[in-house]
Amino acid sequence: MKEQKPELTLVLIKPDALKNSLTGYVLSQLSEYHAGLRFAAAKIVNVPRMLAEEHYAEHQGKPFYFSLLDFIQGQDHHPDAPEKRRVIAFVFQGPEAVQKVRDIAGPTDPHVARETRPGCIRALGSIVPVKDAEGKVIGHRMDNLIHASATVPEAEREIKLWFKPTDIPPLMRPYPTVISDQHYYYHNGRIFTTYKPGRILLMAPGSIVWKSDIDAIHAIREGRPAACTLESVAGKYLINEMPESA
Ligand code: 3AN
Repeated sequence: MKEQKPELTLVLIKPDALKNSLTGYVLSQLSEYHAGLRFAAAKIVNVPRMLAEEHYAEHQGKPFYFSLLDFIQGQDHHPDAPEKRRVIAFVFQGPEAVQKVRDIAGPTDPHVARETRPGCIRALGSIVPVKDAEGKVIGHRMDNLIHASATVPEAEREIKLWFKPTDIPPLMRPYPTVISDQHYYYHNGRIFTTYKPGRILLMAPGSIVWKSDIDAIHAIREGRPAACTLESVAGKYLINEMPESA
């Protein structure tokens, strides 16, 4: 019988789960034995604004967009303790990983999750009113504990957004990689090949990088349309590089 090609999916344990000490519970639901999936990567992330914006790019323009950015950055759960603002990011690999994790996570809305899928992870989530500066309720935020990629192409976009190839063991790496041809630095929405203070090193000659990232950098430098934004290339290299507010 032909072996099924393993899929990969991104999981984020979000600030509400961390604050409520549900990390162990979530991971037990997603354990290799229970879920039939393998851990392929893990990291603890203080989420830069740019990474939050790229991650939730599809929600840009929706009324809850900015509260979603504040939420994933941990600002809502730790307004006065920036050092506690974290998410834990994982890549899981295995047959039908995307759908399996979505099933274990449950519906987006925690109320719907409790109603229709009691026992799923998001059944333990909550809905929180979002207030303006005067305390008037202007909307609601869904604190649903984990993010799980929605489709296989979304999983590829998101994994490449949060993880470098070398975060994933070589034999589990799913997407084409190449060796960087030179130094590339990022600063204020631009790419540079020489260092100056304030510029963040993305890649050095010899670095193993996602092929799609280097293709995008080359296209951007040559003024051609790129398949993804410079911010989505740079996002993962800014992780834990500087305080999120910087
Ligand atoms: P899922 O996380 O199930 O893939 P998406 O991608 O539609 O759901 O939404 C991403 C995140 O945006 C959700 N986890 C939730 O926190 C938030 N969200 C989605 N829809 C709403 C809504 N109508 N009101 C408030 N927050 C929402």
